[in-house]
Amino acid sequence: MKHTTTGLGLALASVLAVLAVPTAAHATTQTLPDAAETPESRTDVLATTVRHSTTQVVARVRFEDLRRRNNAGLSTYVDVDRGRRGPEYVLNTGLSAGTDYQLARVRRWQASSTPLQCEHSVRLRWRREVAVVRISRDCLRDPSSARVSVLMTDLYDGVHAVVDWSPGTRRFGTWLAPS
Ligand SMILES: [Ca+2]
Ligand SMILES: [Ca+2]
Repeated sequence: MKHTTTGLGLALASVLAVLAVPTAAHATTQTLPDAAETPESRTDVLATTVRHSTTQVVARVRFEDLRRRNNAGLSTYVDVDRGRRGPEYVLNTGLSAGTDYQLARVRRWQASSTPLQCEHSVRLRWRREVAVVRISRDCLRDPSSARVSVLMTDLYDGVHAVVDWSPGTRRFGTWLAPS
């Protein structure tokens, strides 16, 4: 019995160790809260968590109220080259059920290539109000670090658009090394 308890304690300790993510410049995960500044849009971004693992970069974007029907989209910009200003890649997706999405190379914050055929995905989790954007490191040419900026655009009344950048207009989270 005592042995079992100790084993469970060790298992718990290792789980906690995994959850304890560093926040230094070379962290592998960063969560940034975002203010609710676009009351017109249900898909105002409330938080973004970016993780850089040994296989992929994952951006988990939480919205105020994600529904199956909407006129909103999300651009996830990924910066992988510190020597070149701005992001090198963007994954553009809608936020409604059955949406299409594509990954492309970027020049001056605009998609500048045909859609890339490497491994990437978007999963919309309605009950959690979350979009999970995954991009394989292969797509990004195995960068030593990466940082992310997201842009939500909502044509909320079918005519007018509001935008919500996180963490700010053309601003990025911290550089994250893979681990
Ligand atoms: Ca926001
Ligand atoms: Ca760059």
